[in-house]
Amino acid sequence: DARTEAKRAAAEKAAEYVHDGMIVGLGTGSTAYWVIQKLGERMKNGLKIKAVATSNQSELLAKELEIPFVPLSEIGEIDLTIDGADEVDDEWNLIKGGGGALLREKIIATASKELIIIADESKVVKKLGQFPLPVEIVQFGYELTLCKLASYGCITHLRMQEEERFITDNGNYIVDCAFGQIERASDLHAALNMIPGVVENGLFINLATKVIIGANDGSIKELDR
Ligand code: DER
Repeated sequence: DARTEAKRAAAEKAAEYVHDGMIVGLGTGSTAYWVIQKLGERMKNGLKIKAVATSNQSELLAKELEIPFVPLSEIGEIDLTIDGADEVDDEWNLIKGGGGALLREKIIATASKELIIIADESKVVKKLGQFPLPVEIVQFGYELTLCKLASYGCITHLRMQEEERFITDNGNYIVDCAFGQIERASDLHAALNMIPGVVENGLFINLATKVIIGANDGSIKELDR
């Protein structure tokens, strides 16, 4: 459908920035899916890269496409990470975590020289917050952590998956925090990460170095800051 084509167009444009010899961070989600597909295809035509994955899901997909991995212990920096987002605002601050991979995504993004964010046009917003902010928390005392999160002015919802509590690749829970409009994303980011039970939150502040938006008519826009 049009939205899938928009995601695919943005992803394939981003994949053009991958060159021989790069260490590439592979994002997570249905948009990043198309990057992994494209890189698998380009490898068949001789592209030489090494990858690190932001989730077990992406690692599995890349392995099926025979994309080689490099252990994180062997690298200092990642040349380029390409990943999706749930919301992008006009300062390129993001909400991520819809797929539950925000912790590894933020660790990899922070270790990357370049972070290209790819999204379909529905993700572009004026202000972050309509999409409930995913927050990764430890299991111990989660009820207390939920209360603390709510005290910052959000409705909290412990993410479930098939009647069970969703467990991340790191063995933690995800709380989806509905703030509505977030006025000062950077302040909120710092405040939430101060809560003892919080491992990381889905606000990605000042990390993206390029944003590529796919429109439903198949066209793409490369936003420059
Ligand atoms: O979970 C994540 O952070 C994903 O990247 C998400 O933000 C985007 O997923 P989508 O490409 O499937 O919309």
